[in-house]
Amino acid sequence: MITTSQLGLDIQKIRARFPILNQKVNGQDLVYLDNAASNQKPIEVIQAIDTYYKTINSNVHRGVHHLSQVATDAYELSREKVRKHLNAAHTHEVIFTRGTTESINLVASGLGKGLVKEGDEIVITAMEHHSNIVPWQMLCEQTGAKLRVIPMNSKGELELEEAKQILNEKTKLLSFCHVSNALGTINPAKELIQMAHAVGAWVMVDGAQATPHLTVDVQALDADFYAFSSHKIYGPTGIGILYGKEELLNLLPPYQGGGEMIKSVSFEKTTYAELPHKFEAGTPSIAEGVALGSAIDFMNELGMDNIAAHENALLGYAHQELKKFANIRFVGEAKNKASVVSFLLGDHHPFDVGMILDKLGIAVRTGHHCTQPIMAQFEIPGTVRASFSVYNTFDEVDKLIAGLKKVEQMLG
Ligand code: 7TS
Repeated sequence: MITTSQLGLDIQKIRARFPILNQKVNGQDLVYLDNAASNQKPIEVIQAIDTYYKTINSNVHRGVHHLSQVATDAYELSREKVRKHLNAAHTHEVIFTRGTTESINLVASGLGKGLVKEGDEIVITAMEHHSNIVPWQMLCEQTGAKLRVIPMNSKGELELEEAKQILNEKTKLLSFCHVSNALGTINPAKELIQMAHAVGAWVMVDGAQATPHLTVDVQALDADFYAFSSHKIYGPTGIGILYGKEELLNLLPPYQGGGEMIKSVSFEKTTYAELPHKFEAGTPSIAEGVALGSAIDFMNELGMDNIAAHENALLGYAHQELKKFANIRFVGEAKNKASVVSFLLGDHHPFDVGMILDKLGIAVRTGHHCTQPIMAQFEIPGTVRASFSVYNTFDEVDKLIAGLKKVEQMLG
C-alpha cells in the first residue's frame, strides 16, 4: 500500500481543508469516489460564500452604493480569474451560466435562431453526456438540421478516420467532450478542432470533466466555445462558464431576456448589452461566482500539473489492483485517460455493487452516468464508476478493493 503521494503534494494536509471528508458513513470513514459527479469543496470556497453574505451581499452591476460596487468587483474578479485559468483572450469572452448544461443550451438555442438551417449538420460523438446530445437534438428538430455521430471503438476511443468522413462542408458545428465522464477517455481536442475548422465548422467543447484534471488553454486549442461547471472543480453548484470567441458570441443572439442584458428598453425597441452581459439576464449567482474564483485559486495553489499527477497515480494504482479480479470488465480502456475508472464485476448489477460499497462508507457512482448511448454500445445496463480528486488517497483505493472483495464474498 502506498500511503502518501510521492509527487510533491501533502494529501493529508489537503484533506484537512475539506471538512466534509472527515465523517463516518454507515459507521465507516467516508471514502468519496464520486468526484466526476461533483467534487467536494475546500474550506476556502465555503468561507468565500460565508464571507460574501456576511460582508458584501448586494446586487451586482446596478448600484452606485458601496456594497453593490464591492460585490460587483468581487464577482468580476472571478470572471478575470476564469479568463486567466482558461487563457481566454478577453474577460468579456467569459459568460457566467448555471453550468455546463446551460452553457451548451445557450449555444444550441442561439444557433436555432436563424444560424442553423435545414440541410446543415451538427456533429457530436458516441461518448457524449446527455447534456451534449439532447440540446443538439432539439436544435435539429427545430431547424431540420441533421445530427451525426462520430463513432468510437471498443476501447472507448473516437474513430478519427471516420470523423474525417463525417465532418464536411455541411457541418455547422462539432460538439464533443474533452474528457468522457463514463469512460475517462481524453479526446484529442486540438486535432478534432482542426478537423472541424478545416471544413469551416464551429466547435464547442464540453469541458465538464476536463477542467478538474487538465490545464485548458482555449486559445491554444482554438476552441470556439468551451463549457464547464464550477461544482466539478471544487467550486459551488449553480454556476458554470461558457467561454466563446468574441466574434461568435457577438453573432449569437441573446439566450434569455430580462434585466442586466439590455442597453436600453422601450416598448418599440430594445437594444442589448455588450458582452458578456448580453448573455447574463437577471440577477446572477453572485456568491457562487465569487466562490468559483476561490476554487480556481485553490487549484492554482496546488498546481494543475500536481493535481493531474496525483490523480493519474491513483488511477494507475486502481487499474493495477482492479485487474487482479478474475472477473473484472473495464468499460473504457483508452490509452489516454483521466481520473475515471468504470467497470463491471462479474455479472453483478452495478446497483448491487454500489449498495454494498455504500454500506462500507464508499461512495461510487453506479448506472448509466447520463450516457445511455455508451451503455447501449457496450450492451450493458451501466457500470460502477470510481472517480478521483486530489484529496483521494492510495489507502482509499485499497478500501475500494477490499470492498469489492466483500462484494464477491456476499454475491458470489
Ligand atoms: N458534460 C459532461 C461530460 C458531464 O460529465 C456532465 C455531468 C455534464 C456535461 C453536465 O454537467 P452539469 O454540471 O451541467 O450537470 N456529469 C455527471 C456525472 O458524470 N455524474 O453526475 C453528473
